[in-house]
Amino acid sequence: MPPKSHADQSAPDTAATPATWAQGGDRLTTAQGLRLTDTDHSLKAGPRGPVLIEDFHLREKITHFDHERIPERVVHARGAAAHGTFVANGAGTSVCKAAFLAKGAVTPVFTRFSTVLGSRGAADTARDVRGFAVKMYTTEGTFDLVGNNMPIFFIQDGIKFPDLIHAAKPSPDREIPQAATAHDGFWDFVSSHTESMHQVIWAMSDRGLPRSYRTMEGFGIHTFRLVNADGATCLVKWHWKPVAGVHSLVWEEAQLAAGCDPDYHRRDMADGITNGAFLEYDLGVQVMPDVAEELFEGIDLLDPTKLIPEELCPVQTVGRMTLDRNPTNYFAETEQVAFCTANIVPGIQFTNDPLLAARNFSYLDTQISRLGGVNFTQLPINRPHAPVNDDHRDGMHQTAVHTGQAPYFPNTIDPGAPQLSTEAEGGYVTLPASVDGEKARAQPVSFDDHFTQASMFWLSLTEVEQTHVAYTFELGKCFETPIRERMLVNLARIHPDLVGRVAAGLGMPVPDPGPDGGPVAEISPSPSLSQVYAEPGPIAGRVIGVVATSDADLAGIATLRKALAAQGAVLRVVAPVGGFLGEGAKAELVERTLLTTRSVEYDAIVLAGGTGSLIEPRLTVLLAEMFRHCKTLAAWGDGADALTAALVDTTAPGIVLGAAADTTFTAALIKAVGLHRAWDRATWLPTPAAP
Ligand code: HDE
Repeated sequence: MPPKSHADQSAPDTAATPATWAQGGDRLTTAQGLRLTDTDHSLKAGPRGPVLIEDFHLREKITHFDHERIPERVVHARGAAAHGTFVANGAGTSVCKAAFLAKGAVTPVFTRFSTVLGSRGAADTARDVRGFAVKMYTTEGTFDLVGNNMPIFFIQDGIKFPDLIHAAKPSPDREIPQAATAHDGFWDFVSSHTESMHQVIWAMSDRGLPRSYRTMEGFGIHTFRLVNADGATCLVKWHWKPVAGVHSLVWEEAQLAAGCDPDYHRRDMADGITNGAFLEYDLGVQVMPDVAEELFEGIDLLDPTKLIPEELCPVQTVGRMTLDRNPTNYFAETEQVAFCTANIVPGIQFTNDPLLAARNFSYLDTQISRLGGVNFTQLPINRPHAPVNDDHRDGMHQTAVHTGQAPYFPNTIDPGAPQLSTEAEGGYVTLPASVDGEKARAQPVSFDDHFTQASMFWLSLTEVEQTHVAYTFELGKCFETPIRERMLVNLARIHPDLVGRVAAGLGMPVPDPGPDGGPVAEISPSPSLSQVYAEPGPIAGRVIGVVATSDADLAGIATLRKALAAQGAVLRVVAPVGGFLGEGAKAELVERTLLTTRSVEYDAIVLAGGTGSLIEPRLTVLLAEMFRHCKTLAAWGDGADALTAALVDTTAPGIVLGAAADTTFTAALIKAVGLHRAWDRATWLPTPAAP
């Protein structure tokens, strides 16, 4: 008799349905279900008497509270996440047999974005690498693509990871600085590890300060081996391409936001989803031949400090992820979600990247202490949507009630015991490969070039992006001269322009690049690494502030709101004081006052017609910051007078003026916001920021 099917863990409904996620009943009870008559007073011997230990409700309530916190992630502690779906376009099936890549397949996903270094309560906008971790609940088991917003990593071998993180985290004596790399520890480590140079220049560039999660790329970093239905293999790098384009904050904005809105990125994502401006990313692969030497155009595919320029190997889109639902409960979902690079599905295989090997061990291991035992896979957010029948038993926080008496394989006792699958039935088969070599703590010679791609990155940036590269600030915060000197030698090996600027900013001599010399002469830039666009992109999720007074042209504001809403952007009315502007159906709610707002909240500020006489010191600061950060400023009617009164040069690039809030004006505004910044304005500033 064939065994009866008997999945011992069913897939949870991750939709926010009270039946599956919340406790039931309309009465306040103890954890044991006992109805309570009072939860505000401890049981005492008389109103002024001592509290009695008999008070089981007090003890249970306080005990549970005492244990509400779990250890935060040792890295990537600060994060925010959203649910959504991945829809495959079918192009991936030629290289990979995974079911989630079949044309039209819809896979539920949960995606968590994070900073690396800060504690759970740190500011979102710290200069840092961002985590980009996607959990795909596929029909063949869960596939986790645990990536970052930069395509390379600081180190080539996982055994260095604790050293890197100990160097970058706050120092153990005073536990400062929080969420920052601008300190001796970090620069001590990276200046002595030239393999870090490529990732460090990415972190020092605009990529370290994303405008929002919706404007970030994601990368799987490691090379993976894919297998198609015919058994043919190829080597790939995974990419997430944001539909909204890649955009960043400028450093001063990031610093301001850390003070006035530390939740900047998580608020932006949650508000965007609530407003219907969903986050969208195309998943793509760079497909490379699976050759024995595992090189592509001379680049070692096992070296996680190297990228493959898109000009050499274009990214082919295999589907789109849309994040359209906020979590219901931060702790249950975002905090308890457990990603693991080892979670893969048929069609996907690991390569011998030594960083990946350490990760495959580390993620499962860390969840055991972070989530209190081995049964964290039973938490709703971590449960696969494919049937699970694993013969695992017992352990801390076991929630399954297993049946039967023979949890081992094979057993001939329990009816319906789980059986093995063939490859044709979706069983995972590791590709056969012979392994040969002498045991040694060593790495290939092809891992030795630490500078060419750092130079390529520098040369691929536009002039304005180069001025943002932040070594002078970060090294300026280091106290140890030998660390700065060592780092300047490394920068000399990246590019003479770069070291010249940083040395000048630090007031130190430009060092000799050393015996290995400066950058290789024939490095070609990779234009796809720049994030300055010539053509305007989508503005969904962007926020446009309209400064108005009670004399403002309210009909114009309504027209503008409609035009922006059609693009998925949000209009926010900013006024000197709160309340409403106007009366009746046309009244406009004031969402921010000049007291409660700051420029970092807006991608553009518009002065409404009728506000020409508004002169306010806070408005002057708001507009000066917008101007300095090269963001769009606009005005219709006499609103332009308020701009001029605040000393804004209205002839500068990125200033949109119109007689009325008509279609010409709104179109020009939308175009300017779509360009993200008027970078030409950067040259108008009296002293361009030092790198
Ligand atoms: Fe991680 N990393 N990592 N990492 N990582 C963790 O796992 C680790 C690396 C990344 O939103 C931890 O569950 C080692 C590269 C993300 O929950 C831990 C090495 C990349 C997240 C861990 C690396 C990442 C983590 C901490 C070197 C980009 C957050 C909590 C071999 C491709 C996932 C946890 C989330 C989290 C270890 C290197 C990305 C300790 C040992 C390279 C996005 O297991």
